[in-house]
Amino acid sequence: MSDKKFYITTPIYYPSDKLHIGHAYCTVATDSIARYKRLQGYDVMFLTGTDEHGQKIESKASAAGVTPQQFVDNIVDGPRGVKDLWKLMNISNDRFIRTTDDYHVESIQKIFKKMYENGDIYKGSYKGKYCKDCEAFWTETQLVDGKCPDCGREVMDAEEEAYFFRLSKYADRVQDLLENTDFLEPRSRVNEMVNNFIKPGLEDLCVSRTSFSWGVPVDFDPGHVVYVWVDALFNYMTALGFLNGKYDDVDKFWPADVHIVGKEIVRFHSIIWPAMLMSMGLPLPKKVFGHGWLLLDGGKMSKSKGNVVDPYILAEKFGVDALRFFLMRTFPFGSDGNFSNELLIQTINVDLANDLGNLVSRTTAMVGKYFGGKLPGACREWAAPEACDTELTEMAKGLRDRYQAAMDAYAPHKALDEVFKLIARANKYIDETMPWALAKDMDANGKRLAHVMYNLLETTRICGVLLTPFMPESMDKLFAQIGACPCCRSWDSAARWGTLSDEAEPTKGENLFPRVDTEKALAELEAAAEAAKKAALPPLEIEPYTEEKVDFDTFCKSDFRAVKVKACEAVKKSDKLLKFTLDDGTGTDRQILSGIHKFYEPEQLVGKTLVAIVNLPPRKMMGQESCGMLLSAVHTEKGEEKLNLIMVDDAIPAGAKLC
Ligand code: ME8
Repeated sequence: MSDKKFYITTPIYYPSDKLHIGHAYCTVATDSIARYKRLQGYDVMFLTGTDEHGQKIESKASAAGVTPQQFVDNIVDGPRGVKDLWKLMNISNDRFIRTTDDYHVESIQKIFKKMYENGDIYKGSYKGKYCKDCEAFWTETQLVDGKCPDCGREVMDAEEEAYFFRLSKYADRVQDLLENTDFLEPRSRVNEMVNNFIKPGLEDLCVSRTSFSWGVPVDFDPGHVVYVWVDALFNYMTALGFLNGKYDDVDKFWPADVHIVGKEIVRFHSIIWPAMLMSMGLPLPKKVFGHGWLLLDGGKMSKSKGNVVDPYILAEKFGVDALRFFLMRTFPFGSDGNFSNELLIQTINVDLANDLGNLVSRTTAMVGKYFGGKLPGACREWAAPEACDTELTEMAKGLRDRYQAAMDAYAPHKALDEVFKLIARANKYIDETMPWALAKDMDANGKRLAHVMYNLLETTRICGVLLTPFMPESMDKLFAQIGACPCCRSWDSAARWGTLSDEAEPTKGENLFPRVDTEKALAELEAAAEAAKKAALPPLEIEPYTEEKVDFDTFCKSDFRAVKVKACEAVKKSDKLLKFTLDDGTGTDRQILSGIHKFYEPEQLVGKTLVAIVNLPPRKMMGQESCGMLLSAVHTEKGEEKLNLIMVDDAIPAGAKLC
């Protein structure tokens, strides 16, 4: 194994809800970088996991009527949970940490004690604002319009005995780290951290809570649990075996080469995390990279807004590799990007089906047609290369360097752009060389044609090597189709023009990336999203009970009677109203209008005995008078409104009083 090592992490996810495409974005990016490093021969440790403690999880579990542990187990290990999703997305993590794992809890207790013993954690009283959703404490000055600056939700007053971490002590060192090193990227985030958080004055951080119990207990002070971010951030070290006996990889992999994190948690990773490591006397990670958000209609996806996109639906519909590719190709990694199904389908059709897919299928088909599926040998040594040959081969020879520069700068979108420029060049080369014309006279042009085919296959191979970290399974298929042996798939070979054998035997196989019928797919996605939304709705909802009391005398004034439906018809020009002619026992017909056509057809109701309140003042609807109201039971099932008229025993005579 190589002595080049690379330790890369994703954030550990909150299993408070199922994960969405934004989470998949972050993990796919990290996975692609990890695979890129492995391709280069690095010994990679790629860590992901789940951050399972805190008040939010405790509340959600209690609302669901299960223990917090059962709650998180279901989202992490259960069907279509976090682990299933990463398996589906072909995520190649080497380790998966759960902050409820015993070894992690053991380490966190030791870490907390160490910082207490070295004087950086002290006991005080916490008074301030707390955002339950972000598990974050804020000072008044940090709030935006009185609300949480991260998520915009309401914050609550909090006061309790608590431990504090001397964050203020490390302000200068952290500022120096941010301003004078490449610790935090993109650089634009440095100003944000320094100006918004450090310059206004870093306050000590509250690092324990007593108002709930779902957390790592402070072992020397029962009743306190460790603040969830202290617990969470140290996962990057406990997962290597720091202060526990589970693993023994700290010396090998710490400090981490990069933590990939979303922009809203850059503050925790670039200020609090280094300060705590400084306190512990530990080396700092080499880099924190803060990526942007995937937005939907310009806003952040969130479960509470009900606008999350389910990666399962997309991966199952378009294929895992197409989805992985789309995420990395479309959105500049450090910035926000607007997700849409249209964009996804367009990217699949243009880049994958048209450009890459066609290049492979046309080339392999032509080798089949013109050479019986095997290159004739010596096709590299064409004596008279034309301008287009040189242009293509030079571009291909330089691709790996350009790709590497982009990948090393955490710009996978730029790396992919370089690859697709070459793919476009190769497609143009087919039009320029016109193999079908050459094939008309194989005696005269056979060698030239073989050379052209070789150039196309070799270009495709190089692209395939560099696309492997993004689309591992599809590239295996691509290599099989162009007849590339395993030595043609290495990082070194991507910079070595002429690696493919000139007796390669390509075979036209299945279509790597079938074209998507946009309209059909959009309609199906919409239906699937609707169905998923419905499935997620509570099975049954009833109206909340009215708090306000009605006094008995007022109640007794309501006159409820049994009424028999003599006739019922829809009111003209109204979608909703039914007109009832009722026998109310008085000998005179009573007319009531009721907006229930959505639930009943008129003929279903004739002859039924219903209940009406009859002493309401008459009122006019659509020009017709309604004298009373029919009683019905209402509830909601899977988001759908349901209504049942109250029907009573037909033996009850018309006009009988109900009390
Ligand atoms: O923050 N677009 O967990 P988390 C892009 N437990 N990225 C998104 C996104 C979106 N729409 N929505 C979420 C936590 N993410 C902590 C981490 S690490 C020690 C503790 C990203 O599940 C988000 O930016 O709320 C973050 O990086 C990651 O998903 C996990 O978010």
